[in-house]
Amino acid sequence: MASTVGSAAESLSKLHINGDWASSSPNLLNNLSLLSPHQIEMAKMLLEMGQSHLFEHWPEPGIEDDEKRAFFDQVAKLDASYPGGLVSYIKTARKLLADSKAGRNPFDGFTPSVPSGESLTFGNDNFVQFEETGIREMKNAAFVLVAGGLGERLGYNGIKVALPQESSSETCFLQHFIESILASQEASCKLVEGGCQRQIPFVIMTSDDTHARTLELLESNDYFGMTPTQVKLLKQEKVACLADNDGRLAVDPKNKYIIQTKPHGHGDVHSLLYSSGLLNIWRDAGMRWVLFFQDTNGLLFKAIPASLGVSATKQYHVNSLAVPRKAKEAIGGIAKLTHADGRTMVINVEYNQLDPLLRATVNPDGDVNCETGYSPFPGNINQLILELGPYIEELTKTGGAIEEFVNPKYTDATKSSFKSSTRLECMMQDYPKTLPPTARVGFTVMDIWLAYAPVKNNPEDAAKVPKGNPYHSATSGEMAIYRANSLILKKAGVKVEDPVLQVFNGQEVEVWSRVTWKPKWGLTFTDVKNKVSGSCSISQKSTLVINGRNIFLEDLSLDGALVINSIEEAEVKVGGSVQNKGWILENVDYKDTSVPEEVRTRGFRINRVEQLEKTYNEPRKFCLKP
Ligand code: UGB
Repeated sequence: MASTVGSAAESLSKLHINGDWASSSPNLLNNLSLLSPHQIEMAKMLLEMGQSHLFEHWPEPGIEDDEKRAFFDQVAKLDASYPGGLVSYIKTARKLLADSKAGRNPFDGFTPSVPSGESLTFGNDNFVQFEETGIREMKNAAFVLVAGGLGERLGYNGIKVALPQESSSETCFLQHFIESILASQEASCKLVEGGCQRQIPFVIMTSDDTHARTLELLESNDYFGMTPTQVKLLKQEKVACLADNDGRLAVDPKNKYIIQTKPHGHGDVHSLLYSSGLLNIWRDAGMRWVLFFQDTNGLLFKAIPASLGVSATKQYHVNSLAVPRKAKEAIGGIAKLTHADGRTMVINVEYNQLDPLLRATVNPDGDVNCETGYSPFPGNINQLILELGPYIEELTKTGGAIEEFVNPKYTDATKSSFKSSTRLECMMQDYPKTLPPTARVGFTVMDIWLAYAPVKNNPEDAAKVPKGNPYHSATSGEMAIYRANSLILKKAGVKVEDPVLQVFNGQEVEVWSRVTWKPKWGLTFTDVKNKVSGSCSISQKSTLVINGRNIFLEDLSLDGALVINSIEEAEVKVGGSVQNKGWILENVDYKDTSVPEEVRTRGFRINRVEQLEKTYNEPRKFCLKP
């Protein structure tokens, strides 16, 4: 202890020789003897960066000394977890805050136009071919889920990946993602002559808000069948909040020894992957692709095989998945931006920036639909496929740092103060912004019904969405899964009755037959077609839960609920007429706190009135023909 104090005093006198650095903060000066040399360096840095307000309330030594030391522990953590440390953070913040105050935007000088990309139609020969190529490539891919967001818009108290993506099979998002990756791994390895044992790596980016609960969900479910070493959790750190245009750090209103922090955004995923060393390990193992995806889009894996096929065929370094976008929908628009100096880039323009950019350049009406009924700019669903080699090359230059932005909410038009503290943010889809013009950056547009139905909005906000725009709620997310599965079966030759319209939590949705299957049953359209034959029909009131791999529908007529469970080694033919009272959707009000939160959020519960449920546990052939 004596030596720390001694060396602190030495550092202090050294620092004094260089200038009267602490004179602006007598309270800090009084407390220097408490601090280690490193903490003194940090203190000096804070004062030099105009942060003397952080020490204004510091009492004399002997009072709240532990809190003072804890304060510096936090400062050290914030400094270490940001590339270039707090100095760099505060400098960037000042520049971006000044730009924001002056009304300058990062797209100044750029004119947007509609880019051309690969547009896919589900089920045609082209699509099927891309799916085949994609499945072949899948064994060379690593998957990265960004799941550090709290989901403030959804207002759900748990982690979003624990929500059931649909309530017929009660499969949660994380389980579905893992089962989809495992099914992809198996299907891809099967295509290798002589077999292949490769395990597709799965990384989950978490944050302090989600880490412990994500780990617990995995551990309490045996990683949903994945080998635990196949899954890596990388935790993102929060960044310091900013109290004003001068970039002064905001203190916690309840504890003046704590600097307020907030999430930095999903863009952190690139620097975390880079510093984890995983990218080089994957490259050395012969991997070629990294696929990034978000936490609540239950349809995504229906679009992945074909999109990866596009990446491989077109040799895209970057491939963003997109869907037709409704004007003002809260998803970014993919645009080609051409600068006055000739530079061009194909990039996501975030939903809050698209309207002002269009107004300032090509369209005084801003973000509006064109004659197709959609925005001319494809909607970014934030599923990125990056080619690993060029990705490593780029990150070696940038360290994974992504261009940041700041979005302060000002108290009035003078823009001199904020309603609440703000912070710098970054987005993972901004990765291509630093790429050279030679980089092959493309995108793939898919049907919305096939590829995109996230769960982001709480029931109240969803009900207020302009008519015709998607709700992006738990209700619409679940209904979209039934619709997609029904439409895929229809395309495969099954007669699926038309949907009916129903209102849940104030949202009118199409209710299709509630069809769900495990990814290993139907990963691609070809898989589904191979599982269906003869004349099959499913009525609107029906539920079909397919919980196994080798289950074949042959001349099945379903009017009710049917649940089939089978082990891997069993082969089950399901046909004949199944008729019963089935499962009924009963309305639940989102304000009814007597029902579980996840049920309230989607606005209905399933009353399992009557069903035929069959389980096949022996490794042989079965035939179900009631
Ligand atoms: N996320 C993190 O992992 N860490 C964070 O700090 C923040 C978020 P939101 P957002 O496809 O629907 C994105 O909040 O950011 C994770 C695109 O920017 O759901 O409003 C979080 O857990 C937008 O262009 O979405 O909008 C979640 O998995 C558009 O494409 C993911 O990041 C839109 O998504 C997204 O976070 C969309």
